[in-house]
Amino acid sequence: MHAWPASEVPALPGKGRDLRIHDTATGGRVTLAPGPVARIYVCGITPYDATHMGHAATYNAFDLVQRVWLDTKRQVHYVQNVTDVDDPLLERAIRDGIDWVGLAERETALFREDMTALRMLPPQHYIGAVEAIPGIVPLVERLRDSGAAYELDGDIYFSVDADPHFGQVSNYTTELMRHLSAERGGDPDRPGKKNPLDPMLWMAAREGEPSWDGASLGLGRPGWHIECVAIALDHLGMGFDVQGGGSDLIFPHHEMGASHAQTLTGEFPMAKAYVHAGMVGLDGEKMSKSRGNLVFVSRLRRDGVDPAAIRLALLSHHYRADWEWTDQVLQDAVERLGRWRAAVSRPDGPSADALVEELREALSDDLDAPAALAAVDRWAALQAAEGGTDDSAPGLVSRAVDALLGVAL
Ligand code: 5CA
Ligand code: ZN
Repeated sequence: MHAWPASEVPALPGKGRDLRIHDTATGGRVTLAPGPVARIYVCGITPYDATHMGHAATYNAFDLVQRVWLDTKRQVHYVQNVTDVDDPLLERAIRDGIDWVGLAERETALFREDMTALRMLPPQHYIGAVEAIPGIVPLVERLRDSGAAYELDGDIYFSVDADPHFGQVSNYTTELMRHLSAERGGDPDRPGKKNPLDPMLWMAAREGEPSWDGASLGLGRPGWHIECVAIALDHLGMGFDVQGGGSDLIFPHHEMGASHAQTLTGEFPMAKAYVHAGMVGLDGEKMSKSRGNLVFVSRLRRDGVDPAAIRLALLSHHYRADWEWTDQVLQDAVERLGRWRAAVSRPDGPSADALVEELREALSDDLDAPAALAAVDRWAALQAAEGGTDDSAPGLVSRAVDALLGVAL
């Protein structure tokens, strides 16, 4: 699949700092010091509806990770999937009486437009679940042949007990895992499973649903977690730097994915850091396609909202916080954008060298975007109050805000 066009990332004077980031698995900060090429996998959308502010906030967090790395003069190898076949997508297509392929294509196209407008850096490999099937089938066969997976009425399940490290991404209790499994696509109550938490790797063809040739697995379609693992292992290999997504992916998705990968390769861990963004809510509930309480990026764009303001609204919250989208959040961002643009439109201003270092410090410190915004606010306030004589300062601020925050002034 093709991704979307990259906006240019200006180079800044000096060199950025290594990223210290919160890792869900260890519950603490890790300092990531990748080699010349940093490797990141971010879970992509299930394209049955448009990109909402929750999605955008999560992709914004991982865009910042890349910008911090690029500022350290590293290259970034970024992989993202599209879950272009799964239960919610098929259910929506049936509900709306449309073709599921067309639905996925339409919503993926809209996602690309939203990401482009928000200046999110594109992945080098943007891979759909359907196109990954030929790579998924042999992985499931290997798991089954090694005894780490088993068949139940034609479906193939992964045995979580095959991975001695199972549970070490989320560190959740069995009770909580069971509850979340039922809520997020699992089937803990299906009779005949070895462990109620065991997730499906391959679902045998169902009447009226699409299916593919799974060689010795028979006709069917892949489970959700193995999809991301197959794509990540194919393009990044084991031990990559960051596995990213929203906090609703901690369990079961990232827990199961890590177990699949670790069992397949015998290596541990799959990722050096499991990084999770908080949930964005609306009216007291998590914003979600299934609940329908959504504010869409495309809708705001159509209403004439500057994408840079949307981006500033996302940046005004720490990525790990759960927060509520309100009109006020957007209004504040529009006003901030106006102040910043006015400040950089003058021919000179107060020196911005210290500001660049403050931005670097804030973002390398677990992506503290609110602290980064506060630093730019201080510079803009000084510019408004006193001005300055440094004629390179406004340009440097523009480039730094673009390079590190993805906001075009
Ligand atoms: N296709 C799978 C991942 S392989 C999936 O979860 N798709 S999704 O469309 O449901 O979500 C895409 C990304 O947005 C995920 O990282 C998810 O955690 C994140 N996300 C979904 N809802 C919210 C929300 N309300 N706030 C923040 N992030 C969210
Ligand atoms: Zn995923």
